[in-house]
Amino acid sequence: MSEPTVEVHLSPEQLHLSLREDARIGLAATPKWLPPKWFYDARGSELFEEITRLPEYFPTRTERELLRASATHVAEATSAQILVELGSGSSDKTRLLLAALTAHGTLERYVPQDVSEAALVSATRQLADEFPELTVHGIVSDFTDTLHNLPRGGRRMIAFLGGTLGNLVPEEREEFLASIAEVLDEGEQLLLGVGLVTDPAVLVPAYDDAAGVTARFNLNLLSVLNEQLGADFDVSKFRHVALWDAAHEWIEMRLEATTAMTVRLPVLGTKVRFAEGEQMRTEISAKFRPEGICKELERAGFGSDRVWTDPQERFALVLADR
Ligand code: AVJ
Repeated sequence: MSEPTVEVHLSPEQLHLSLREDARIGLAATPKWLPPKWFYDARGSELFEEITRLPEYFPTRTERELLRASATHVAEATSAQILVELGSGSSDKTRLLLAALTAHGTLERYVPQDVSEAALVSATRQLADEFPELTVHGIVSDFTDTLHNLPRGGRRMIAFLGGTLGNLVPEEREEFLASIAEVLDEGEQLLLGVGLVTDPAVLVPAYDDAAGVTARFNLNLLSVLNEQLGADFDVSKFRHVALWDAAHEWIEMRLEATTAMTVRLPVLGTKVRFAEGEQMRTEISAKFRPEGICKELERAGFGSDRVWTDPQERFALVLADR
């Protein structure tokens, strides 16, 4: 087996600076907000893995079944030699793709990218072990800037699974899809996994589970600020909120201050005041309609696409040709 390599494009210093910048902007805004990428420190990544096993959290399970059903078709349609996965996390479902692409005989390299170095190191070790014929090379970076350093030297497919596209606000999403189309050569593909618009009675509990794991995941963001920026958030004074925004067709997660308070942020040299009941947005998770995502892909510069959905139409895999 060849040892997997992990390349770190985001140094701890850069991460720190960018968290500081995001906190400076988001905590001064009205309403307050923070980008969801800061959920994923080692503890947050573990909590997310726990979320994927919850009975209420159907996306991971549904996507896995879709991948199981379509991986061979994807392998045949792409004959990819390099699989680049953006926001790969534990790479758990990716095994299905890796297995199909190695059975098809074309895949040589797997390049997972994630912001969490801990998640990448453990995922690349396991996968290099399971797929000894593959070169596994992880990249710790922000997915929006990985695209500009995309590996070369073979037919590529970019996978962006799990519904993570939904974390981007529409303008960011448009720009992101367009830059993927731009960096891919004609004949290469993007494989997208997106959550579909479905019954809020099913969607909301997926983001507000009975065991409170998603609440811990959301609240962990405050611990990240405490640890990384020396802030003094009293985590016990916030509560998790998840709601369906029907106009935007997205799930929104927020943290609500249960009492008025002032939080110190020594690194920023400021204090941040919260009113009782004030809510801060920590994540949007947009859901899509099959026609809508296909239109967005076309506008971004992709050609034809194939869509797979589960029988309940809660999740979709889209294979778009550049
Ligand atoms: C990993 C971004 C796809 O939006 O469903 C899970 C993150 N947030 N529960 C999602 C998440 C709350 C997840 N993504």
